[in-house]
Amino acid sequence: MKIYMFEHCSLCFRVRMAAALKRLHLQEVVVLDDDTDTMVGLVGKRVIPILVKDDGQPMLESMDMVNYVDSRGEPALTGPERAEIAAWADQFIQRSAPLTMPRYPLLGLPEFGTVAALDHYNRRKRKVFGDFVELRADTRRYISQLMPDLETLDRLIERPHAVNGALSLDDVRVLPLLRSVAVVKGLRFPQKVRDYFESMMSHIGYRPLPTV
Ligand SMILES: N[C@@H](CCC(=O)N[C@@H](CS)C(=O)NCC(=O)O)C(=O)O
Repeated sequence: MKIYMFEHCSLCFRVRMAAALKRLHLQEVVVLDDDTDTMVGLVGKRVIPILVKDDGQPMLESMDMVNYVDSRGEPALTGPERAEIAAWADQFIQRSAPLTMPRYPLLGLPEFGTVAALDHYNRRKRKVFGDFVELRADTRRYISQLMPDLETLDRLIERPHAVNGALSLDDVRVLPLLRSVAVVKGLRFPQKVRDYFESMMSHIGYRPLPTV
């Protein structure tokens, strides 16, 4: 199995996490941000992640990829799901974007490995999220706005090894978002969120992204 991905992409990390939980080998191919041709060549449009199965067939939806990976051998994500967690994740990805999007291009990630790739990201994402320097200058405000969501998650987490007590798709919804927002230097997770983040990342064998 081969995943075409960006290092900063939380949807990609869902799939990488699912494979890591099962100790399954997943070949990771980081695409340059401006390499739309590779994506179009594989699936006819610009989208990441793309999972190419062993039979050469590509998949386009990250949760389908997670289910596919998890269905190989003994499933790992067998625990219950809670609607509150999916709702929390849907909100959190929106609210954390002003903090995460203007930071990714500063982290030295491989998808921004050429000037053209970096400029491609900056130009496109600034149109959607606004001026990156201004967003970063408002870091304190965005962190304050995000803390209630992190406190909510703190109350929802049941165990440091699984948000609902046993590993489930909800862990795949939550952990990649925490990995993303952990790039914000100065943002302190509440205790249970921190324990969960650290124990899950260590369990799957991934280092957090750099912080800035
Ligand atoms: N439904 C898809 C959504 C994929 C998606 O929205 N990917 C975005 C975020 S990584 C994307 O392709 N972005 C390409 C871009 O940055 O232009 C999934 O969950 O896999």
